[in-house]
Amino acid sequence: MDCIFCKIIAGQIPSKKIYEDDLTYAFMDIDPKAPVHLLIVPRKHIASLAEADASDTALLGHMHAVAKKIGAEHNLSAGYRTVINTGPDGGQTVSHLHMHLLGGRQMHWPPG
Ligand code: D5M
Repeated sequence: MDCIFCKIIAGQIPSKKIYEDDLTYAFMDIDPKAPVHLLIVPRKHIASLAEADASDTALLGHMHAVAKKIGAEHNLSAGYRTVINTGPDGGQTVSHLHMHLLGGRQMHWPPG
């Protein structure tokens, strides 16, 4: 499968690793939109949130737990934002489910 995030997880493409465990791999976004901008990616290839099924419920919860852990460990006590872009209208450009974690500046609403 020609998936850039699968290749990053496999170590075939370099990344700045922030965290990893049995289920997830987190690394710095190559095009940061905030002082802290990283991606939390499930090791399992799921094309998007829309492709996740009931068996992925615990994994989706775990991704949020990882976000909380990273937020606590990266001096983001003032807060942060998590984002999952889904499909073309959602602005998803990489077809492997991922959660953005952005922090280190004031976020605004609504997003673009
Ligand atoms: O977000 C996809 C994100 O993936 C986007 O913010 C750039 C990032 N990206 C793409 N390639 C790389 C590599 N090689 N390293 C790190 N980050 C990368 P989306 O929500 O799909 O628009």
